[in-house]
Amino acid sequence: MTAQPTPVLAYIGLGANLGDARSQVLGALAQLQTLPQTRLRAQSSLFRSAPVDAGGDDYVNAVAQLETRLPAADLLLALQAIEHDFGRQRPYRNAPRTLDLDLLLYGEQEIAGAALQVPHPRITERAFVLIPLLEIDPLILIPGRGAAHQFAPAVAGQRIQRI
Ligand code: PH2
Ligand code: MG
Ligand code: MG
Repeated sequence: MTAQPTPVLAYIGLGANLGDARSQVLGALAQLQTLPQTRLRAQSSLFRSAPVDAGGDDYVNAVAQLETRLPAADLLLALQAIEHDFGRQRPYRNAPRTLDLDLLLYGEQEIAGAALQVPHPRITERAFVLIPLLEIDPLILIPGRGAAHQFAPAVAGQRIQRI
């Protein structure tokens, strides 16, 4: 892995709704602290949320703020390795999962690749991402879309509760 000269603030969405979701999300936060060239700067509260475009049990969700020198592609690989360590399987789209780690934001960059889209395409539509993100930084800007808080009213109907 090549380090970048300047550290970047990256935001990770964590979610789980299979197995012991709460302890898996907490375990993943602990794993994020061990990533190379990376510091866990902040983590949101844990939230319980109703599945959106998905079935299964309620989710436990959170967002983490990392300061990292890992390039986005390397960070993505590291997140996928943690998902794998927590037994992540992908039987079908949006299947219940032991752990989902999504790269939501990577500095001010907009990345439109086959393997990685940043900002996350649905970041402004989902309370389970937007609410924890705004808890960490109420003034956060989404590259290409503006202030995140302007999207909060549109997700107000989605069930989510701090736990
Ligand atoms: N993740 C999805 C689909 N739906 N719903 C909730 N509440 N939380 C999630 O993390 C989630 C979801 C796809 O990754
Ligand atoms: Mg996801
Ligand atoms: Mg994912």
